Amino acid sequence: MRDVDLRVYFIMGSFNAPNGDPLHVLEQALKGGITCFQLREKGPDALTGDEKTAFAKSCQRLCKAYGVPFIVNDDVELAVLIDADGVHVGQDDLSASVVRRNIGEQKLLGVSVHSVFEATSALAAGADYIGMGPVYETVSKSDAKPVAGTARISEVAAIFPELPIVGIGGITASNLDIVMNSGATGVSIISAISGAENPEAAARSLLDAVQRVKVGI
Ligand code: TZP
Ligand code: MG
Repeated sequence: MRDVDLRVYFIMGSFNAPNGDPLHVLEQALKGGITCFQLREKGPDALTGDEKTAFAKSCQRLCKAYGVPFIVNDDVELAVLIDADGVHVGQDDLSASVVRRNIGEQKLLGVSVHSVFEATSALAAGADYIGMGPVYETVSKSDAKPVAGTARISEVAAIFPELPIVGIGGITASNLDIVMNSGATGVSIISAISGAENPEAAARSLLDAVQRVKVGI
């Protein structure tokens, strides 16, 4: 399993920046201390083709400057083309084992799962981490599954203690302790950073909150 710091895993598409320029939001988030970034460019407002590639490269350049892994959601071709650090797929995308074959052994592979069964398959396919949710109500994914709470995270964490888990969906600095204490390694966040007045401060307070749980204060 490839090692990756998932404590504050920021996810964003070009359309997820209601208060301004998405690249500015990303740079602010990087300054605030996000530890991983995923470009999730999908849905009706998503960039496509050359525009998507150019935006991805700009995000990648920023992530490199801050030494933060740059992961592409779904688009294996783009990830390989621009040599991203990894790919994240869900259950309705290309199967995780096919993705692993296409990206090779060096890149990170993340898989969204909702059960012990799916976690087992993800692990067998060569996943480096799994995403689980939605933990809470989310406004950022129109086709999100019903709110799952943290029970499944605890279950998977108990069975696969070495498999990093990120919780996702409605997570904020005020409710992430429950997610972390259920066995998550980190938290995936869209709106609590991208929709914040001050994304840098938001990222910093998320990292502080994660750290407080990790050291038990
Ligand atoms: N998958 C499950 S919930 C979600 C995704 C991509 C959206 C999370 O966004 P937010 O704004 O942090 O709830
Ligand atoms: Mg997907």
